[in-house]
Amino acid sequence: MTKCGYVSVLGRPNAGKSSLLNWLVGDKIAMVSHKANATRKRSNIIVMHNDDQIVFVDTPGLHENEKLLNQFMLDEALKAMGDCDLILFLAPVTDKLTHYESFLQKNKKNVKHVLLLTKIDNVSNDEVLSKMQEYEVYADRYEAAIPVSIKKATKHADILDTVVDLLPEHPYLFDPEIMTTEHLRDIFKEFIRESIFDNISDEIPYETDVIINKVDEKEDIDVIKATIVVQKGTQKGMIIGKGAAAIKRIGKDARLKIEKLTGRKAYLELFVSVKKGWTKNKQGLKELGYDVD
Ligand SMILES: Nc1nc2c(ncn2[C@@H]2O[C@H](COP(=O)(O)OP(=O)(O)O)[C@@H](O)[C@H]2O)c(=O)[nH]1
Ligand SMILES: [Mg+2]
Repeated sequence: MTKCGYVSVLGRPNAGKSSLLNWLVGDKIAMVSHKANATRKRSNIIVMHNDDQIVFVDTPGLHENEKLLNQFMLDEALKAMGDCDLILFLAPVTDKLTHYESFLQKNKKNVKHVLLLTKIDNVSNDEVLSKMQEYEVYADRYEAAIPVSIKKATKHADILDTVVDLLPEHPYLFDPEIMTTEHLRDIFKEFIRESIFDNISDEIPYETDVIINKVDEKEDIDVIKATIVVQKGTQKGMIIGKGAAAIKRIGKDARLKIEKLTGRKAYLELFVSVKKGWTKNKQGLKELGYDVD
């Protein structure tokens, strides 16, 4: 019998959740940003380990922020928390224990979890050890604590062996050939959003979303049309930039990521439209796929 189950990846915004999953699957699927709160929805990333299947669920961060869109994002993370076989809780090694302690409180169903101390390449070995000791107060709560860095010294097996041990015996939930249950167009959308986070400063990326209007798979090229939605007229100007320089950069960055994933040529055409105050009311959010109750 194989092992298989859902593993929700949780932690504060910017803890390294999406990066870890891209690294584990060996391909870039999830969007990553140095800015917090980039991931908005749950997405499944499937990793085969020997003959077992792990369905990781990437989530938005656990945070306390009053904005409506952030409420949607927190809700996504909390749903993932209650509804899985195992949790990976990621805490950057330099963090105080407060995020972890608040997670313990939120984990009402007491779902088993593994603690990962992330970004250990940022500190010395001594600092890693002393942080591990601090967490030992909670040793009866976690199944294992593993220091990790996707930049150096960690092997996939260090994490995957531990995860698989804790999963139930179960037939595969998905075709072992696939890496994600996301539709390609949703991944394209995330790549464009990531390029906006990379190229546009301040609050604008947080008030921006992307709609994929059309993906036309021609024989030798994918033709993609997408609309960047902002919430104010002034933001439209910022996205386009002087002589359309900004939107050209966004388009080029996103196109390269798309081509890398699909292995095919892509032509990406971007439009910008203003949807006044869409992040500030439930209707606007709903129209973009973020249902807030
Ligand atoms: N130094 C270092 N940086 C990392 C590591 N993992 C992720 N990061 C960086 O942390 C930032 C946030 O990563 P992301 O995966 O988007 O975090 P998320 O919000 O938890 O999904 C990005 O700038 C990553 O490049 C790591 O192991 N070492
Ligand atoms: Mg993320």
